[in-house]
Amino acid sequence: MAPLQAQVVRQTLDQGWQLRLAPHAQAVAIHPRAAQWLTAHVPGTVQTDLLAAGLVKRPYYRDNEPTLQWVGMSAWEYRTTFEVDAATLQRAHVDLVFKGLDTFADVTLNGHHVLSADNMFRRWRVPVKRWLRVGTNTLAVHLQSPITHMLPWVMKQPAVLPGEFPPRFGLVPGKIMTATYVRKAAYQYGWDWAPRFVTEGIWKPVLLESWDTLRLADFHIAQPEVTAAMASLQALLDVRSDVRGRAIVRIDWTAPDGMHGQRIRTVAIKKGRDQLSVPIRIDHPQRWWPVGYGKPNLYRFHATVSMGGKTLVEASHDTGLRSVVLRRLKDRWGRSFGFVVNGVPIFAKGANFIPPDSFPPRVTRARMHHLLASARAAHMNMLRIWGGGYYLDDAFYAMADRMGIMLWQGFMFGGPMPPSTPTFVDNARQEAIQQVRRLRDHPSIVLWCGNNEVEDGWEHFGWQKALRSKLSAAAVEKIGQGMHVLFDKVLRKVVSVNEPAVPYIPTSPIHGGIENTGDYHYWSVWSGSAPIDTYLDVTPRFESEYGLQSMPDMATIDGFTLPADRTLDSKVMRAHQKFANGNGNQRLMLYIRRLYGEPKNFADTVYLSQVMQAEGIELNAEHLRAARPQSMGSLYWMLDDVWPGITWSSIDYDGRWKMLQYHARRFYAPVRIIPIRQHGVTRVSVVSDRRKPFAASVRIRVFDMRGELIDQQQRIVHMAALASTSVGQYDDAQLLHGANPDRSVAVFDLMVDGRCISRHFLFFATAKSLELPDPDIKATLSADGHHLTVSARHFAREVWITFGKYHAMLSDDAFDLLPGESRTLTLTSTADADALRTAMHVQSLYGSTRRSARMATP
Ligand code: BMA
Repeated sequence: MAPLQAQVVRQTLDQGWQLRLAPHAQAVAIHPRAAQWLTAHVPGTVQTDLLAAGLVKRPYYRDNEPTLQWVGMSAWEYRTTFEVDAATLQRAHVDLVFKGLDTFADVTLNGHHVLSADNMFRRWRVPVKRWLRVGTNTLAVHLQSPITHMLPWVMKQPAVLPGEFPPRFGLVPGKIMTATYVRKAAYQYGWDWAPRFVTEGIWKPVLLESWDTLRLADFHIAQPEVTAAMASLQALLDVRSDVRGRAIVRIDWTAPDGMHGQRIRTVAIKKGRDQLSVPIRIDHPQRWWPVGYGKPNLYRFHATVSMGGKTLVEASHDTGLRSVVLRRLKDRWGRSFGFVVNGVPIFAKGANFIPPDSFPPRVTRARMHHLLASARAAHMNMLRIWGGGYYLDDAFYAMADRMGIMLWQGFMFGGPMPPSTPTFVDNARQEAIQQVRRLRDHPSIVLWCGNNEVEDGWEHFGWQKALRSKLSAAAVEKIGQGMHVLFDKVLRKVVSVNEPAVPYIPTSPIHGGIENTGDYHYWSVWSGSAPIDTYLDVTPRFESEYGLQSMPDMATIDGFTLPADRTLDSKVMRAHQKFANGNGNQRLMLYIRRLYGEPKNFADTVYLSQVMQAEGIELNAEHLRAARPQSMGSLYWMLDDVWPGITWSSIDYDGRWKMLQYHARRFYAPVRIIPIRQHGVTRVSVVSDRRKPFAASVRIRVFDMRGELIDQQQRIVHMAALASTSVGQYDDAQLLHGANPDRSVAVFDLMVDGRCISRHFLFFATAKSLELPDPDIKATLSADGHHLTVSARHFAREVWITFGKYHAMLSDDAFDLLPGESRTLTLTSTADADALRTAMHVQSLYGSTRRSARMATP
């Protein structure tokens, strides 16, 4: 037996990279400077390096987007050199590892072709020892444009499968869409919230790994059974071995409370590929709990494999122990769709998560953290990782684990029907295996989902139906069968083999247009222009998408516009609206006008768009929560933004919370009082995510907006655990006692021990017909800038306090104030108090529209 050597040595190849336009590229004539070698960042994208070199305009600024399109239409070359020492070459194996190549890449090492890559989502490992030399080595990566590379082939297809959104820039002959045929992030080709930036680059780290004897390819803690009494686990180690023999596998773990455990096992290792397994039993495990249900406990597991008294490999990682069931039972409403974690049925509260940038490598940990921490701050326990983006970095999932945020993880199929060629399906299978194995130790992932809206789209959406009508029956059959194979067979099997403890569904929404049997995407509001209160007409079992757009924060708009651009129908504002080719701004106005009236100016349009979105989404989120257990989830569309655009997000691209994010923090609170008024009747419920019942009292007061108390009533209620409890039903007359509905506001308080733990305001007329008085708001910032006291003489609706360009987080914002009420908020910002005081801007609904501006104060 060869002398045993220890451990894999990793050399990161992130230095000295350069890139240039491929010499044969057409664009050389127009962009000669890009044909010279430039500094490249790895991980990175061509676009961001060109930006750093000053060779392209700022992609998100004004309407610069079309001017960068040539980049993704061109071929690019990367090169670097690196040193290899004699010791490395003496090792039995030296592998070149690309954690991600975007997308069609040919790799040469010292002039030898070593790899052709064709999938952005796969990792590549190539044994390269025979091509390496001691001293300087040259590594080159040639990237082809994913568009022009695919075009000739796609154009030859008898029935071309379209992409989701036709390219808006006239660079592609016949507007042919190639995205569907490529395993690459679909949103980069343009989406209804995303610009078109088709990236190329070495978007993940590159490593040289050298090893002898044994390599640990994967270390996984499978959790076939986790209960309160016992966790029955299986440590699984995938090894590649040059030798046969007996090895000692040792698994150590540290529990969240610091207690240690250990299991040692002697195993026989085969030559080649082998899987070692060590059963582990932990009594009374400290389980991982989602936000609101307990601590997101994590265990640290450490594995070592030794032979002949020498440790050959070791690895460690954190994981949480939990059981997940997607409960889908026939019941009186149809068939349920609800998550049960550690035996506790959980109402999923959250939002959809889209890629936080067009250029994935520039999404820093700080940005991921901000988004996840904002979700947790808003009591979200689930985010749905939508299928048209990319699988996120390990760091993202590790943060979600630590925060207790459950993730619904989509495979990256975003809308259009995928091709069914064996090469494509096999490529997708390899990708899925790698991704599931990479991510399966993250307790945050509670569902794998085959695709987003692919099957629903094929059955029900406009362009798909139009396509079907043009195709032969055989072609239609082939597409349907292809989807069935990929989503019902291939991907399902990948999950059941590699992570059987987590449920899989082939598609979302799971039963297309049927709201009573699965998860549901509801778009009659917004896409279908239906009035916002139409939300109340459907009660799906789990609403995994619904949304309303709004504008980003004014300071964020200032960042991508010139003053002259700041009107809704300017070229630039239309370019930053991707819904309906820029016409989405009319849809936005339709919704603002319907409920709030005509904004006075652009700043009021921004404000009212956010009010409309926040109040609209709140209505549906609360409707769904109140309908528990008929409904078991509310995931609005969407949490974040890919760029500074006019979209459905609740946090804009600059990280600023829109009003919706503040509302979400209230409407997703663990306990929430919910009055919903429809046709003159208000139904009041209290929803509780607490695991124990409790008693409280509900106080209902009705005020004239100028301050007079019209009615007050109070009653004791017993709140059931994990439930929505109905408190009562009131028609308008019972609350108003003849008072003018346009001048009245009701306030519902849930009181425990004399303290209000949840408050909800309610109106008896749409916002635009309310006769809001001038609230006379006073806001005073403390000398140190940490506290803000806000008061209103008369009722104030949607008080919105902003600090211009400064990033400042208030303990509450976008709230209503009762007549005479004063609140002191805490303020967190890195800006100094004087700057904040000068920049502070306070507004409310009063005076934001032409009508209310005209209305005289008393
Ligand atoms: C949904 C999503 C996305 C889209 C969004 C807004 O159906 O799945 O494809 O961006 O609607 O239109």
